[in-house]
Amino acid sequence: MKMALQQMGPARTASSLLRLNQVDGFDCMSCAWPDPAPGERHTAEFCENGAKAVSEEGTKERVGPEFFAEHSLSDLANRTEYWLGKRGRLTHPMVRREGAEHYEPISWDDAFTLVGEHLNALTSPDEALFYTSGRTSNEAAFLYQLFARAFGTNNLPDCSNMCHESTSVGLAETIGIGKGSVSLADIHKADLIVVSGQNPGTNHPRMLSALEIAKHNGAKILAINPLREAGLLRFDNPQKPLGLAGRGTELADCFLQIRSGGDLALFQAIGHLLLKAEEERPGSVVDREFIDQHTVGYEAYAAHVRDLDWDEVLAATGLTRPEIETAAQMFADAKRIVNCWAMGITQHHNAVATIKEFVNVALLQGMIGKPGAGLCPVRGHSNVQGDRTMGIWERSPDSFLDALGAEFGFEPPREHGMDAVAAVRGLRDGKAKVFIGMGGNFVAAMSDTELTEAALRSAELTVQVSTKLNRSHVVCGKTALILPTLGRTERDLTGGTEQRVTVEDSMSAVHASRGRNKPAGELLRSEVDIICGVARATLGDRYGIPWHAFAKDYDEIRERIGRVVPGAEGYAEKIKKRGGFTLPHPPRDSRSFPTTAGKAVFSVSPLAAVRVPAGKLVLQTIRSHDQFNTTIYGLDDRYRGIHSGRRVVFINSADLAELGFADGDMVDLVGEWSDGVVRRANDFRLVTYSTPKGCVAAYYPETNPLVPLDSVALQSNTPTSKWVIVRLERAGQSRD
Ligand SMILES: Nc1nc2c(c(=O)[nH]1)N[C@H]1C(S)=C(S)[C@@H](COP(=O)(O)OP(=O)(O)OC[C@H]3O[C@@H](n4cnc5c(=O)[nH]c(N)nc54)[C@H](O)[C@@H]3O)O[C@H]1N2
Ligand SMILES: Nc1nc2c(c(=O)[nH]1)N[C@H]1C(S)=C(S)[C@@H](COP(=O)(O)OP(=O)(O)OC[C@H]3O[C@@H](n4cnc5c(=O)[nH]c(N)nc54)[C@H](O)[C@@H]3O)O[C@H]1N2
Ligand SMILES: [Mo]
Repeated sequence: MKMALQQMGPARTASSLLRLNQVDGFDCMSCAWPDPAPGERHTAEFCENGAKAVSEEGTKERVGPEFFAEHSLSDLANRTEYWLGKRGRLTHPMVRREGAEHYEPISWDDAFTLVGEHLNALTSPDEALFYTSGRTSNEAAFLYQLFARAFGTNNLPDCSNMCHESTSVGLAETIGIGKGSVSLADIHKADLIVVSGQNPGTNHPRMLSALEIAKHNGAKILAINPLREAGLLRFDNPQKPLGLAGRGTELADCFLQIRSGGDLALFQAIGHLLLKAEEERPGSVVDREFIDQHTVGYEAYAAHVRDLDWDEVLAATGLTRPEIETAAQMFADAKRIVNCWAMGITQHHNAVATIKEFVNVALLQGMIGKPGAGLCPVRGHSNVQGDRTMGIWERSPDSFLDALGAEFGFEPPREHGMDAVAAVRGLRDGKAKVFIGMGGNFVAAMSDTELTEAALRSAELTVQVSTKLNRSHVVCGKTALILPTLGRTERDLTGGTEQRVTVEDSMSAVHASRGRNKPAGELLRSEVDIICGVARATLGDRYGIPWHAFAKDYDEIRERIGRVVPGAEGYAEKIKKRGGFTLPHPPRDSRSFPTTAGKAVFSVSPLAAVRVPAGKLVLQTIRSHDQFNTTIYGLDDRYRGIHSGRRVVFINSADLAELGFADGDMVDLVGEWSDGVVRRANDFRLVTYSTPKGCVAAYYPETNPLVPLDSVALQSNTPTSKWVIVRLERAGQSRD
């Protein structure tokens, strides 16, 4: 409330927060956690961090032409992300002409023409990149990918490439669909909930309410994390007065303080122990019927994990054998298990294999497609899953492209496009020349900051469709555009009537979202309107796509979504239902697995603990309690005891002693990567913290300069933001 009142004032605070996540209100933009059923919502159906996200958008501060006249690009380049974000909402379309030091105002029409001219001047459509951040609505996302493909490219990198891509790849391969298989009701009914690589107290606070209900119903919770995250260990429902993470009930029944990257080994050991328990008490642990009917590959998997190398497991996990046995016993004792995970799993080299190991254990016990059980990747951005459903994907399958082509009468390009990492390489190597960002802050969110910034600066044109100022406006192409857009909380009167949009949460539930606040400026346009403007200026009436009609009535877009997107038949009608509808998910709905084998797939992955060279540390880059990705709300991280600063490194006391440092010392972080490039992030304060020896943690995006562009998860190409090898230098020691 403090932040909301400061930024929005009392009237806007009340009107905004009371509509947040309500059936006829707007969807919270802070995370993808689902909403309770329509009749079961609280008057205040939001969390502290949702309120911060709304305040950040609802701020009274404005960034208009005077601001840009006053601040040059080189001035802005020296500002922190925190400072840039706090300047307020963008109000005018602005252009940076080639060579200019300042942005200047431009009309919408001229801006659209400028984009069209640049795109049409390219040698090939594949020289353009169409990036999406996960806040974009389904309607805008659908039109955006339609535009990119009608223009002629599949270059649709998105934030998912840096986020849950490993999940999408691992699940698609094994269960045939890259999405989680549970509903909120399953969480409530589970008797074991596993939470690995996730900090819900900060990033998905409403998940704690669901865990609390599950606990009340008798569930046990197993938390797996290098850090003792406050919300996982203690939680008091914030819907009750004075409820906060860090107090109240003990949530986790068992906490495994695992070494970074150790989860693959842990889950192989759990599989091993479950098979052993089954041998001792046949029929008690393994679901033979499920395995026989619904899976392939069991024998090879069982042979692999029976032959487990415990030394490797203990080295990889840093856990003791009794700890692992206790966890395995929790699995063996449970009848309904939900396994949840987030970035602590997906942003590692072995992420895809780890997720496949989660699937192995779930298949072993038949924990997919029954009430109270399933796989629960917890998505980040509020509509990141929906964007993918709508076709924001550089590798959309042919079936999707066929349907799109048939609906709009053109042949979409088939060659796979560039993902986020490939996009940076493409810009660096001169293969990509125009970058359009539908939301987000690509420059700051991506790895290898110095390289990424140079790549973006080399672009002929960068375009950012944004609500607030960020580094991607400052580090821009030779010509650059800022196109200011409406946020989720704001009334959208595009086409002269009140429009609403739709979103999909982490559990495939789709529903409408409608903002009611007065827009931050008179010139703001909706994302849909902006895409239609750019598309018209670029494509004219190519293929007869009715961009005008789409921008007049979003139901027209929903009609098309219903005819193109699998499982979305009758979309325009279905979303009119209170609370929306849930998209089909074959494994969840009917235990059918649309893989090539037609069944769920057990897989075998090699287990080898990655050893860190002596004197070096593994750095994981995480979020504080006071940020949303690259948007920094404030400089505290309350649950971890950090105040008034973000340049801190959490480190084990034994590492401190061994490396000759003390708590409070200032250090520079120096990256260690095989390409010999020196990557540094300077001036961090060391903070003694409970983290496994050899594993340190610091905040993102400040540490993105340390993540090498080529350091990616196998198969998913996701930057390894949770596995960066660094060494510490006394601050300033070797700087020129
Ligand atoms: N308030 C707020 N909400 C958000 C966001 C935000 O920035 N602020 N961001 C949104 C987005 S886009 C996303 S993707 C999600 C992110 O949600 P999270 O994934 O919870 O975010 P991170 O801060 O990256 O936390 C990663 C967690 O994994 C743990 N971890 C790291 N390495 C390992 C490992 O090897 N094994 C295990 N078991 N654990 C490990 C870390 O200690 C940490 O607890 O949150 C979304 N919601
Ligand atoms: N080192 C490291 N790097 C990471 C991660 C990590 O854990 N560690 N996490 C990765 C993850 S999980 C993700 S998802 C990415 C996030 O990458 P992005 O999604 O690109 O970044 P955000 O910071 O969420 O984007 C914030 C910007 O979005 C704009 N915005 C906000 N609301 C709206 C809206 O309604 N419409 C439009 N058009 N624009 C809007 C604002 O201008 C704001 O400045 O970062 C990734 N990078
Ligand atoms: Mo994310």
